Amino acid sequence: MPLNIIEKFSISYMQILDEKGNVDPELEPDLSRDDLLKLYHYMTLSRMVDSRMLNLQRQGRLGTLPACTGQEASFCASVLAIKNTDWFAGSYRELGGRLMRGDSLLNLLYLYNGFEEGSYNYENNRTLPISIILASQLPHAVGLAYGSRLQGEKDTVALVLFGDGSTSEGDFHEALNFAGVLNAPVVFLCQNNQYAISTPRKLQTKSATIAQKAIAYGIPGIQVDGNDVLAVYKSVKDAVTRARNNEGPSLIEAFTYRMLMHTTADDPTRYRDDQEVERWKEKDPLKRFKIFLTNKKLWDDKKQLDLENELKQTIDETVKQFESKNDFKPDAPFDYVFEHPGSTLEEQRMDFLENLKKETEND
Ligand SMILES: Cc1ncc(C[n+]2csc(CCOP(=O)(O)OP(=O)(O)O)c2C)c(N)n1
Repeated sequence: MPLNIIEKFSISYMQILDEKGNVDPELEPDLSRDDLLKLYHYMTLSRMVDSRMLNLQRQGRLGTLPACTGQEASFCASVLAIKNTDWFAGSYRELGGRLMRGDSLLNLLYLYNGFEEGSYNYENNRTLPISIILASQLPHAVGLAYGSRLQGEKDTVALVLFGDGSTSEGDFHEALNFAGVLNAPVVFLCQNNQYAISTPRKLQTKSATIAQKAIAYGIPGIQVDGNDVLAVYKSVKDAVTRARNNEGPSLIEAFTYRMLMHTTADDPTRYRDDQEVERWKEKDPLKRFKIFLTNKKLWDDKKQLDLENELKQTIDETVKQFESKNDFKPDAPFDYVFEHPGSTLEEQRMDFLENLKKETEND
């Protein structure tokens, strides 16, 4: 008997604003002037904070941190597409998105010096803390989205961000499967930045795209230019609309690039060549968004200078405030492992405090 084709699949790619700043008017989302300027403000803030934090780390004034430069369109435009009453879960590479959700820069600085209290978002308790355990935030997002429906919240959705490497975790597959069968109102956004530390995307999965993994779970999947604010915004907004209308979850692959190191403990020159980095510089999300705003007569050199001065002042003041605080409890991280710490943990705490005392005496 001949084989019959019983299902056919395809994956689309969306780009609206290209590298030179040209726009596809048919796909351009309807964004207000205020939203466009807000987006540019936070993307610029994110870029400047990233660079400042890296300098502080290099001077020994801040602990290990991940670099977010280059991915601003993916994490800022996606956050713009949800409401403050929605849930947001992420990993550690969505700096500007977290600032848009109301995370304070001061708190982030505390967090990167190892103080757990810095991980709390006082402005928005529907923002989950940074998740270092890869993909663990995905089942959480599904539970929150599904739970909100069970509790009668008809409009709430969850947006969850993660990297390409995280798609190899069981949690990724379990979360997509659960979300699909439960029809949970959740938007999965994979920031495919081409690397999981030193592992390139092609050694992560044999799939041609991350987006096509949606097919296996019966949900829509799309790949978008992750350096294009308009494509990221539109794809997330469309997915959010489906989720709000009880049409279930979606997977979006934002095709982007990590311009700097994985974290400050990494040296990317050991596993990728300069030419590749140079090629991606041409695709910079901020550069093309600035051309777009300038063409719309919403931006000019004077506005750029004013914004940079304003943000620099805010960052300077926050760093000063951060460095003036010296009443930290050095063993605070031990307080947050378990509600009732066991004896092993207490022993480790004592060891840590004793070593610290010795080091201080030797200084
Ligand atoms: C469950 C788990 N396994 C391993 C690690 C160690 N680890 C930290 S970051 C990372 C790579 C993550 O890559 P990806 O998901 O692509 O995100 P990116 O860092 O590129 O944003 C690994 C393996 C971890 N944090 N959690």
